[in-house]
Amino acid sequence: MSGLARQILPSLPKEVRLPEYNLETTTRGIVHLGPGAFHRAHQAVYTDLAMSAYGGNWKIDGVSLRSKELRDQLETQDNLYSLMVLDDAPYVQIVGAFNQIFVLGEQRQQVMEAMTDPNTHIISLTVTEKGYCLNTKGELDWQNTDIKHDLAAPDEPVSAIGLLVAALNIRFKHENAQVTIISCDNVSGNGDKLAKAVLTFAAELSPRLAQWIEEHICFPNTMVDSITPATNDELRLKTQQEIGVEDAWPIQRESFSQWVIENKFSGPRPAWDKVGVTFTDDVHKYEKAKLRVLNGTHSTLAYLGSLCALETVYSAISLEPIEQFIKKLLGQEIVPSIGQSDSMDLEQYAEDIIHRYHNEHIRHLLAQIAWDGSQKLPFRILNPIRDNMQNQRSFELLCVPVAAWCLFVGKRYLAQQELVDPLANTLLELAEKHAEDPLQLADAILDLTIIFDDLATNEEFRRIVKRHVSTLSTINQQNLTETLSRLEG
Ligand code: CS2
Repeated sequence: MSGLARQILPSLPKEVRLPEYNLETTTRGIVHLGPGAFHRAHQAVYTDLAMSAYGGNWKIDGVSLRSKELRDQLETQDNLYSLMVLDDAPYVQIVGAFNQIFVLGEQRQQVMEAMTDPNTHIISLTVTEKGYCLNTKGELDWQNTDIKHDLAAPDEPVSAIGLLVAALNIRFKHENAQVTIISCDNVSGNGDKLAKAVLTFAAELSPRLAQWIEEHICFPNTMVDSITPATNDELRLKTQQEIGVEDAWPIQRESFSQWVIENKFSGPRPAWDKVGVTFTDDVHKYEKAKLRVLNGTHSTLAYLGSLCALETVYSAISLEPIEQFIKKLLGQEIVPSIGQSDSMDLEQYAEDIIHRYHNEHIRHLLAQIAWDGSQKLPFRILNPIRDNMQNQRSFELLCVPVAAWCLFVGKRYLAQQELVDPLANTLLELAEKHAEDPLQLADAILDLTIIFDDLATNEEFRRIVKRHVSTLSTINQQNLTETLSRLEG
């Protein structure tokens, strides 16, 4: 069977949506670091739609910081891929927005050329929380191995921060400032934190470079949202049935998609505003609501669900006691932690998100969401806990995902299953030491100030988490109702 390629697009079934711009003559205007599934399901799709409707040379050069697989697969299909939108009215869209994909370690020179080309006006990133190399204060972590490496070899950077600074240094020398750097990760204040990390690193190399960046380059904050389960063979097969040819790396997501960008740019941009992207001066309220309501409950479902041997968000939320618990968590602690919002109906927002979890067409693995707990929990759960503490509001239920995560770490160790987390070695060492005692393991994990910062020494927080650890240590699908009701103290 033939594979996806430009020349076969006209012969695809007529229901398949196609790019409506000239794929051959359109050139690159964006470089994206970390072209994973989320980027390909979200920002690349908005860009594709903007080019179809309004033209412009906004194709994307993706830069993979490590893996070669995506480049090698997409190369064979003219960098095209299918997006399968899964809902009651599913459809397939072929995305043509990628110009090419580079692998940093092998194509460093091309990467630099693309990032410093005067026609590149956007450099965007989805490098996950850990890719920002920040400490618990949200500042650049000089102890990070990649940052240490990049400081010693600034022309051969391996981190996104080092790479951005190297590219901006060349742009500085050519007075070429028409570029906006857009973070699209689930990090609160993502643009501000990225700007600060870049400026801190640049200042270490050259104060003049840092000053130039500060004066000329914008780093807008953003909120990004669309549920995007990882690609699997089932999706490959389904895509092939829909389009009639093979696609080595299709992407799937729900139909809901939202992108809110702070309205500050240091150069031109695609007509994103005309294809559903919201531009605003206050992203903060959107981003805070999304990180807490969606990502916070996602992580809660991931750890609670994994303890009960559930596999997907859908299967977890379909169990009445779990849904009731999530609703209580939202209503009593998460929504109040966000504070007043004049322009957002937060109760409705929370209800809509629960509705999205009930999408039976999406098999979103809890194991995928459970990755990188040490990086995700601070933004999703620990910050709301701090806010509630400060305002004398309850934070009992917010301690449940923390307790469930501690038990999850122990469970992964005992089952000899991989723990995907940049702190995996540290966590697994603790799990080995306290293999027989979940309370001692929780105590040892809570001591990790690189995750818990001030909360590590907060007695009340520790006491509640440990109480939940005891309660949850025997949770299973049969005793859910009784166990979850005991969590409320
Ligand atoms: C999820 C997110 O994997 C995770 O941690 O919570 O990827 C989530 O699906 C997206 O942020 C939805 O926009």
